[in-house]
Amino acid sequence: MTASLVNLAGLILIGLIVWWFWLAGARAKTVADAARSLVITVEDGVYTPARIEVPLGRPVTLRFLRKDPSPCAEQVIFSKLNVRSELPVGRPQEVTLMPSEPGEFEFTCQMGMYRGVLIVRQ
Ligand SMILES: [Cu+2]
Repeated sequence: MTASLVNLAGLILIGLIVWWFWLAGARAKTVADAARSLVITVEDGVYTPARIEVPLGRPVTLRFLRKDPSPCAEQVIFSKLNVRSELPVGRPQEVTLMPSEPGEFEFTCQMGMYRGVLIVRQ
């Protein structure tokens, strides 16, 4: 009886530790992702990263590095934010956005083949 109680307490403790570190890890990852997302590579039909989370209320500067020379990749369009930018090949192009409300803002190439999403959180 006592032994099984000790085991149970041990399991709960392990659960708490896992939960704590998992949550702490998830929080750290969001911050790291926000910093990393400053450069978005445009290559092989995908934006990398294709999902960027930012806090509301701050201007967001994304730097698109287009490696794909095909005309498909030559523009990036944030249609809900009315922002469109030409992307030169091999040279980072800065796109600054100032989302005024939280939500998901899709960005695509002019044909909608490249796809990404900017998530603005309250
Ligand atoms: Cu395209």
